[in-house]
Amino acid sequence: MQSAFGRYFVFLAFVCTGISCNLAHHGGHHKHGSQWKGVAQVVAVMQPTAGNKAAGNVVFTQTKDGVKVEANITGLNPDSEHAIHVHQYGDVRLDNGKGTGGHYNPDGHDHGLPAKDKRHAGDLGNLKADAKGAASYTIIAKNISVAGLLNPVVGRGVIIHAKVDDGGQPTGNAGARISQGVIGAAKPAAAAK
Ligand SMILES: [Cu+2]
Ligand SMILES: [Zn+2]
Repeated sequence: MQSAFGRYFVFLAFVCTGISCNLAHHGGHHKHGSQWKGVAQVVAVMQPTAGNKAAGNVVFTQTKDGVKVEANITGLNPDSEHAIHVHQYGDVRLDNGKGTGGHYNPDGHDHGLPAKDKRHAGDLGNLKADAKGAASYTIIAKNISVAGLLNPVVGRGVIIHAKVDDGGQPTGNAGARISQGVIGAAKPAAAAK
């Protein structure tokens, strides 16, 4: 009886040690995750895919109303609209843009234009190119964050397509990928000089 009781205590002590070890480990991960807290702006430098010319940058800035997305792109088809999306992966190793996977969609919604609240997190609508093939486009996206808990975009990819996003399923019928970039932490403006 005595020895069985003793063994029980040895067993308990062993389990408790295991739990406290797990808690300490978890705490370490939590601290690590908060390293993104200081990142309020991220940027994708856009490079043309093979055979195309579209290039520029897309800046994402965290605001209290959502993420302000500002795209400045040249080399587009003059007087035309081009879809712009955040895609799942920040992998630009393939020169056709396909390494970025499909639309970033952590919520499991259907594809949609920005007028629709329930859409892929990566659905940013369309750029409108001027007569010279240049576009400046700004949108506030409420369904993403720069590097927070709500569908963070840092580390993902940005794709600009050959055609307009018409809002159709599954991905807006936007055609080939003409420009791609990886979303990375932006150097703060105060330190940029
Ligand atoms: Cu796309
Ligand atoms: Zn989509």
